[in-house]
Amino acid sequence: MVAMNRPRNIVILTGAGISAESGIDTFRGGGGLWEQHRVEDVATPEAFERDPDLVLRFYDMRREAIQTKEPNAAHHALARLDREWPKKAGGEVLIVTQNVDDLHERGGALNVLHMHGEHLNAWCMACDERHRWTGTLIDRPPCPACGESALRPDVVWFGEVPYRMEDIYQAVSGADLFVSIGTSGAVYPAAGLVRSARDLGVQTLELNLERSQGSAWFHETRLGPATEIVPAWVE
Ligand code: BJW
Repeated sequence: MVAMNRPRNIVILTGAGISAESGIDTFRGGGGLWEQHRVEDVATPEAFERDPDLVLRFYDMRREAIQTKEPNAAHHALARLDREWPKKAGGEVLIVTQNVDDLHERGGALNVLHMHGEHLNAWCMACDERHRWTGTLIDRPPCPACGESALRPDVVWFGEVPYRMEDIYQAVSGADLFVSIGTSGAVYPAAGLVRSARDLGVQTLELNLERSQGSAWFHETRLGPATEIVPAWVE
């Protein structure tokens, strides 16, 4: 029932809200991660330089936690759309996620772009290699490629440039529909994508528990928990 002027190509931006019902904390709002930890202490390059132990412990804890969580009905619905849309509509789906968890992939989605990186990757600051990483980083393990103890979480902190922005802007410019799911619209450049889409004449739809900061930019907003409104939109 994807509707909205029979789109062919769809770009879907997801945020922490889509994983909330899988038991992964969101960032903002009551009980969110930024209520328990100051952004400046754990999510900037300066924080990592100042107190690497604190930052590594914060990410080790979250990396361990996500491995105990499961994809929910919203992840599964998007995965179905991603797999079936090319046959159904002759178009493409790209899921651009701000999330660093792997629940889209474990739900079966194929076309996923992690603009803020991935918890399950470690990035070597010495040789620039990335490695799949399910264990801890606090004990400073050596990089499997160069042997230096210079691994950091492969996530995008404030002040760093999100990944693959050119690919994202290109996908938005080729889209007929831009859908934003479970994000507060507080963090740029992700929050600005709806305006880019609007400027290009792309239809825009917001699916969220409550209106996001950029809600006024969307052609349409549907409110509710992701596990209900995402499958309802996809079916
Ligand atoms: C549900 C639900 C349910 C709950 N069902 N929904 C322009 C203006 C002002 C400032 C800037 C600007 N441009 C850049 C900046 C600076 C900065 C920034 O945006 N600051 C703002 C705080 C103002 N941005 C940056 O520094 C970025 N880099 C950058 O801009 O480089 C220059 C550049 C510019 C242009 C092009 C290219 C480059 C980097 C940002 C990196 C963000 N990193 C983090 C941490 C990642 C690692 C980690 O996980 O620790 O990414 S911060 C955090 O916020 C995380 C998230 O991906 C991101 C977004 O959060 P999200 O997903 O929206 O979560 P919440 O919690 O905010 O919202 C959850 C939503 O779900 C809510 O709406 C709920 O209602 C809803 N919900 N339950 C449905 N069941």
